[in-house]
Amino acid sequence: MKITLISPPFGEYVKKSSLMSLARLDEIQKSEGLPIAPPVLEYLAGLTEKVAPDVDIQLIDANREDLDVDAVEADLVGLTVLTPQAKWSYKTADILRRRGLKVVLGGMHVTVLPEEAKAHADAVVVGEAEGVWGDCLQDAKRGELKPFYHGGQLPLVDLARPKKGLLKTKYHMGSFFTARGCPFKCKYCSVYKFFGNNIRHRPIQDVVNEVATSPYWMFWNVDDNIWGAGIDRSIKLYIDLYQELSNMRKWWIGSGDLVSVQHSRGEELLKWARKSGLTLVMVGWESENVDSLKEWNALLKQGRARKDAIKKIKDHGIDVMMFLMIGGRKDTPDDYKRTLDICDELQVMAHPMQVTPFPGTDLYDDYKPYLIPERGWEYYNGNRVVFTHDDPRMSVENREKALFWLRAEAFSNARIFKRLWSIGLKGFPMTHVTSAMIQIPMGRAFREIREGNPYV
Ligand code: B12
Repeated sequence: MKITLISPPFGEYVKKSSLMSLARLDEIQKSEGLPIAPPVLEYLAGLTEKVAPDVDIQLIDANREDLDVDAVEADLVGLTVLTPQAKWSYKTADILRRRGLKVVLGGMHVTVLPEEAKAHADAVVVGEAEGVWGDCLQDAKRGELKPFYHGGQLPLVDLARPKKGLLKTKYHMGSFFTARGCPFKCKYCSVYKFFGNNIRHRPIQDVVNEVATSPYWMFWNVDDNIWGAGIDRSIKLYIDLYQELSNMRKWWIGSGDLVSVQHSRGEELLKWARKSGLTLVMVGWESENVDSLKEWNALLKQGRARKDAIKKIKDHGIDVMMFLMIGGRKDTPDDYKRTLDICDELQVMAHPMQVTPFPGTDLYDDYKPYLIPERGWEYYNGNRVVFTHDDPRMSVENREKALFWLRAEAFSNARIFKRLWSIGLKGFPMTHVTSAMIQIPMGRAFREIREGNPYV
């Protein structure tokens, strides 16, 4: 049996967009490409090999390769679906099925809305794949696919290794994950709903072996929170990574909370994180507006001294990118400038996204009355506005324009240069190298988007 697994493009796909710049955003993403090999594709390929070794696997990253839907030949085609990719995935699945191919859909979006997805697929994998992918492949082979396969939340032991060498384009970065689940309950986040509030850890030795034997030298740890899953375990993981990798020159980046850094073992955590190769942490600062942080139930993961936490991280030679959400119903026009000010004060990169109530989250229920009905899932990509705001100064157009302004300002050449200069010697040279690799293309893209934007 032959299967093809597809990761859909992250492009805009809003055909009638009045914002020319958004079409450009799509082009920029395609031409420069994401540096990371799609984690889910390589992982599902590894899982397939483990549960059905006789199956032929083809992987397509439609973010990098032009997909000719009419040329796909397989007994089963699988697509992985995040919310902004739902429209493209459903359209592609419809074409494939009209050609007589069998299609299975999986991922966050279809797990929340399995009935919606089933209208475009022969089967839907709801939740995690490990417990059901073998059955699904067996059923497909016999021509007896079931409509739904419900994957449970199994312990993360004896997992498949991501399978390398099947993707057609080159990537700078590989990925690994060490745990699933998150202890926090931020209202906008899909993760604790999907993976649960209880954290499941992979055995440390499995993670270390996987990273050590991977051909990549730069990794994205795709855990939702690299150290929020328990400080003692995180320190142990970093020590083991350090001992195994110190001669290998392997480096990694990931997302982490700020409260863990304020723990009594915080300094130790950072010391070993850096020694193990961590060069950049993406922290969920989320907002400068306390009303919004309260509305989103996002205060707990910040801790009492979040500015100090950022300074501590930087002092250890680890660079910081603040992830922010802006344009929420409690946000004000002043919040855009305040966001820029805090980045300048702390000398960190900022990655602001439009507040987006993803289906299945508590925020989706709260914002339901305000959603803009004509804005479908393709708008749920963190760039576009999908709900109304009571303040006329926070119109849809103004919030989209303000986000582009903020991103371009935050990545001006002067700011990038100053930030690179502010990284301590402890981080030399890899933190500087990683930071420049990230900041320079981001800055170029954001400034170019602003120039092409008729509203700015
Ligand atoms: C890495 C990552 C990215 C990378 C992706 C890199 C790549 N090339 O693929 C990048 C940076 C590009 C990215 C971008 C975005 N991301 Co992102 N990302 C993640 C992250 C951290 C890890 C995902 C991952 O790869 N996990 C590892 C793989 C192995 O696991 P998995 O995907 O969960 O898959 C399992 C199951 O879902 C299932 N499965 C999944 N697909 C399929 C398909 C089939 C056929 C089958 C059988 C099974 C199956 O099987 C797997 C094993 O059990 C998650 C957070 C998280 N902890 O999950 C957020 C997350 C997926 N991202 C999210 C979002 C919102 C985005 C953005 C919209 C940006 C934003 N924050 O606003 C953009 C999308 C841009 C766009 N326009 O489409 C949300 C998704 C919400 C939703 N409802 O869709 C998440 C959950 C973050 C969150 N906290 O809410 N992201």
